[in-house]
Amino acid sequence: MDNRTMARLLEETADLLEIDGGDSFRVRGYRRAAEAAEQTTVDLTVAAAEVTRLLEIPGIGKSMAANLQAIVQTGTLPLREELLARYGAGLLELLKLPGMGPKTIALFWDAAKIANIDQLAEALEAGRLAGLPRMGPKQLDKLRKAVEDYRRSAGRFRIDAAEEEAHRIADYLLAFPAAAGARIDTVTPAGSLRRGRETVGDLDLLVTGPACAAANTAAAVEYVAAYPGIHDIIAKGENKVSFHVEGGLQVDVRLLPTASYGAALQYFTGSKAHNVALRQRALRMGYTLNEWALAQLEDGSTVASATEEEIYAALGMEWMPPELRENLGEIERSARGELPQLICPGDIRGDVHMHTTASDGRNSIREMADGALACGYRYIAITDHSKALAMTGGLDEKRALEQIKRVREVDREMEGRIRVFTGIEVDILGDGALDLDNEVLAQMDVVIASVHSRFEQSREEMTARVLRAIENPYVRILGHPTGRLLLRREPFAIDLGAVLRRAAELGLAVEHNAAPERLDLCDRDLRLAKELGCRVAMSSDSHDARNLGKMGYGMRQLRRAWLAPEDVVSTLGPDEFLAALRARP
Ligand code: DGT
Ligand code: CA
Ligand code: CA
Ligand code: ZN
Repeated sequence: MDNRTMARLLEETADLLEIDGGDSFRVRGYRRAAEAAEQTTVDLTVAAAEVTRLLEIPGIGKSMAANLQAIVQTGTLPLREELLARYGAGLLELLKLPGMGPKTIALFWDAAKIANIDQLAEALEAGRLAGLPRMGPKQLDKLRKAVEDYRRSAGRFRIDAAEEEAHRIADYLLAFPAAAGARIDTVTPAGSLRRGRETVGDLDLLVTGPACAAANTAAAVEYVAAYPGIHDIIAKGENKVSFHVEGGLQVDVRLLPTASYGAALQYFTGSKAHNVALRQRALRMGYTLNEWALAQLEDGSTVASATEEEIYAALGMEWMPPELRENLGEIERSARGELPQLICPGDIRGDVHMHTTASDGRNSIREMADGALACGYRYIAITDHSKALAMTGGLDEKRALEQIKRVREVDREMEGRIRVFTGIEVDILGDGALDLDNEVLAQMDVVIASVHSRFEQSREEMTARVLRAIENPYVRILGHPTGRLLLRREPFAIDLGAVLRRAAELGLAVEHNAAPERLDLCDRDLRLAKELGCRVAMSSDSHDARNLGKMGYGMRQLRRAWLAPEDVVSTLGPDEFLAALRARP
């Protein structure tokens, strides 16, 4: 158990107590203790062995010291358990909704016995909350929307939305009007966003610069709290502000002194599992590791704190990219000096999945070629939809042949500055047959086969369907292999292992579709593809020239899967790329 977890338990207890109508002095006591646990550089688990050491911490009195000891011994607090038993654990989830603080929850409990999100949704629908104090129609509409948003995403947000929000907040923070040199110098997203996860639960922003020096943060805290995108403020402390932005994403902004910036960056980047393993390694070496420093266990003196590199080095390890930090073997590899060679954005040479006005894209072939050239690519393939996707204007045999001609014309126009390959994203029909005749497919450079319908088929049916499709000798890439749409549609049921094994035998590549709403295959499945010897083609699936080159989120997934340049055919030059795909009959 580390300090932050203990702080969270205390904070939750304060919230529950406030909902329960507890004495405000007592509520404040828990909040102050939570803040103290979050702030202190003392390792509370170690200090809990002696009450006197806990009492030395400012903000911790006798009763909170006893509470901290109870947390260390039992993993929780008696009062927290008692209140959760009375109201149900649903209250903790309710507290996460924008607009739902302890006061509102107490109001709803008294009026309508609401103790979880389902009950809130039901009461909103039945109109039972109308007329309560501070609950006008506008406020109720906001709550309705908050419930909807929360349910749709289970409280998580797509990486692109999180990153855009992080940029907006960073722009605002970097414009901090510096008085007397008290600047904000850097704003760094940590947490799951820095690790490149496909979705994030909340945004962790680390801020440093002279404005964040200890005991000098008041002005900067007020400035953070005045960010115009804020929906509601959850908590405001000496060096931390938590808030929801419009749309519900929670943001934790931490102001940190430069001297401990590396330790904080390491800690708040996580993952939690990586940190736990790293902390155990530190303890074995006679150190403690927390968000303030790597320190000697004996006397608490700092060993390393300013940069991540120093901390990992002191632990006998190489610094490692955040995408690897999931405790999946990276700690051992790093200690042996054997971290994997990861693919980088600059390694990508081409993009072979995109749509034009011939089906549901917005730009012409020539515009896509010019756009890709501006991205520095050496080749693209034009892969419009086939006729089964009627609503996209998919191509039948006749139009597909005309499209081949037009693509070849543009390829000539480009005079070798970029190669433009012919292709199609041919639909895999319900029974695994392809949507276009082989005579047409045979004339194309890049045939991608994808499932776009009948997602509800059984695992057996879907597996047989896709296996049948990839037996077609003209298919060279299996497109978005699980069909998922992040936070909107689950992957369809399929024996992916069987499909990937067969794809590897046939020399087919599988797609990593880098569109941020897909990211398909996901990181875990990409690992499986590599293990099974199946190569990966990354593509943007652009329907708009402005999306060309947006493969950054996909790149993060490839790196999270430990892929090297040689695992990804998109790192090859144009001729080598075609030669690396399954040979056409
Ligand atoms: P998320 O927000 O669910 O997408 O995932 P993270 O990884 O951003 O998690 P978050 O925001 O709860 O915490 C940020 C980092 O702080 C996390 O990656 C590691 C660190 N951290 C949080 N809670 C704990 C904890 O209980 N123990 C340890 N060792 N580290 C923690
Ligand atoms: Ca987070
Ligand atoms: Ca967080
Ligand atoms: Zn598709």
